[in-house]
Amino acid sequence: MTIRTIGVPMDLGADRRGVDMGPSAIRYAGLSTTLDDIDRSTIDRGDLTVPHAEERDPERAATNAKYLPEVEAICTRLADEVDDTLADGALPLVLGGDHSIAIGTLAGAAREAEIGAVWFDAHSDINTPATTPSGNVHGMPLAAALGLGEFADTPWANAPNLSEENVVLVGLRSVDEHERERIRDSDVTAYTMSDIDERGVVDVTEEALAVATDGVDGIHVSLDMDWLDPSHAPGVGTPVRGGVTYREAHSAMELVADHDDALRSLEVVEVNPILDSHNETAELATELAASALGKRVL
Ligand code: 6HN
Ligand code: MN
Ligand code: MN
Ligand code: MN
Repeated sequence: MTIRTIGVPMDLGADRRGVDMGPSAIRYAGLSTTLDDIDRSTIDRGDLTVPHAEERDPERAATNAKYLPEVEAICTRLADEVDDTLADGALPLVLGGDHSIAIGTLAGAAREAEIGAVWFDAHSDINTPATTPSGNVHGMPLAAALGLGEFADTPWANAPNLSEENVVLVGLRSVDEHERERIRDSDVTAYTMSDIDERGVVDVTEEALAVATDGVDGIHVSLDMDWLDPSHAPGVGTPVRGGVTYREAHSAMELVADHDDALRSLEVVEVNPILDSHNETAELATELAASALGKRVL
């Protein structure tokens, strides 16, 4: 299956500037040559156009869902791109950008099929405008896709064929109080870093993939680079200590590749080259995407 790369240089969903350079940094790290090692054809569709934060009305940055109208415009275009890519029989590889773009990827991937989602992240990204501590939409994409809280009134943000039973969070270590309640009250499955410590990343990821793929047509895999420990992935806007190691991350992505019959879309987000050291987080993002898409040593 052809892999089609779609860059989304989005930073309006996060507080730290620089994450809009993520798609360039990932390409500069050698994405296309790395993907050449996989036995699949790849094409790069380039970047969607995203307005710069400096050009926007600062009042928009003072709400409890900052730049939500801009996020809507970009995610609606991204959803169309993802849907078109799938309709062409290709696999969308979406490069962020901050995690708010997952709203668009999920909406597109779920337009013509029932999907599950595996969310590799330090955070649970299930805030709503009423519960957010920051106003940053990158802390809300799962709530938006599931239509939780106020997002019940924003159909553009809802993934039509995604249900809580097939949503799995992996590697949590920073969850806000209201997010904790929401996860407990929902049918979303969540694994913390303690689960990974106790059971190992392979066991947890296998179970996560089993839950996500159960009874659906395919899955979306969302990889937030802050899932990794900041010692391996320093170039992220919201680092949290105690994340997975380089090898654990590769193991998990290799298990994703083992489920390539189910994989419908892949997204790598939150690479921030301004905060990075020598582009190492972008290089790691590139390697992990390749592992998830089937790259092997032998
Ligand atoms: N991410 N829970 C915090 C918030 O502001 O809602 C942090 C969110 C981080 C989001 O890393 O994609
Ligand atoms: Mn920019
Ligand atoms: Mn995230
Ligand atoms: Mn995160």
